[in-house]
Amino acid sequence: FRWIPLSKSIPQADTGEEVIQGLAGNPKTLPCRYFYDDRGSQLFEQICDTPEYYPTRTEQGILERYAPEIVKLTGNCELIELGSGSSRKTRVLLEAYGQLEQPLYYFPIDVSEGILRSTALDLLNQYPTLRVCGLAGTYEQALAELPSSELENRMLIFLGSTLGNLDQSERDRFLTQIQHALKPGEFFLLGVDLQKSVDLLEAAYNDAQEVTAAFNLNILQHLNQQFQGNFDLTQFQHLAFYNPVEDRIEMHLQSLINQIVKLDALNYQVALQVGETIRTELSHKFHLPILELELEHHALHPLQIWTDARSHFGVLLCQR
Ligand code: AVI
Repeated sequence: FRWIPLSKSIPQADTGEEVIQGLAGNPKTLPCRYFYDDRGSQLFEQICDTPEYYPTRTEQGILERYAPEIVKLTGNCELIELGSGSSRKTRVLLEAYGQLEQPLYYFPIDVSEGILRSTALDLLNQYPTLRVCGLAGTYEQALAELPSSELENRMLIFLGSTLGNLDQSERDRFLTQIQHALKPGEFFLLGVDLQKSVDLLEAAYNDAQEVTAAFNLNILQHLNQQFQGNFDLTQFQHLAFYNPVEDRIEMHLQSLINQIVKLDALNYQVALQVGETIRTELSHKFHLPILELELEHHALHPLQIWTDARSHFGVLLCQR
């Protein structure tokens, strides 16, 4: 018996309201989820392989080392991953849970249906006893529509420091949703990027091959496609820098000229001055003690925290 690789795609009525709100704001912003069309998801995978982008391989190293410990602490459980992408790091967990020789259920959730489908097929080929059921949608939609459990225990998995891409109020809302989605005793596995030298941080978002720049610019291409826009990608440049006051990397797209851009499907146009920026992403870098308090505040109790030797990245196993 195998589950159908991709059973459900939540219809996404996108009115573009948040795009208009963001572009009308001061400073101008765009929701970072618009990075992740199929092309954006591919570019993100490429970023993970650049020498400068340490988070992916550091987190992978932590998981490789401690996955057996995680399995010991949770016992068999359903694995529900938010923002699964190519599930590359999750394979380490699947291997470790596979050792239990019990049925293994995996629910990847991602906004990009293309990557979800190809990953699900790939995993089914690689792990014959795995039962995979993907869900294409946003975290909010997915958390509200979680599948009913086959097993007693579930673990929500949120890796890659995607938590850092939320601002404080979004993070608060998200952790509240996690709290409500889990029954007491269930688990939340969280990977977060930690504070470190500004040079290392800024290099990770300004890789020499300029993949991050292409990823950043692709958000405009995605808007052009989805909302009949006329952003000219050659008239913007990628900027990424550390904001020490807010403890975060910020990515922006800076206008190289005075210009007016239209989004016909939204019946909207926006004027940009030369040098003006659109902020496309926040990527917070965490202090573990402060994050622990924040998790506790949402009844997510950290049971165990693992880091790499340089404390560049942290993986926290929390129990509701
Ligand atoms: C997905 N997220 C955690 C990445 C980050 O580091 O904030 C996205 C990214 N942006 C630029 N490079 C990678």
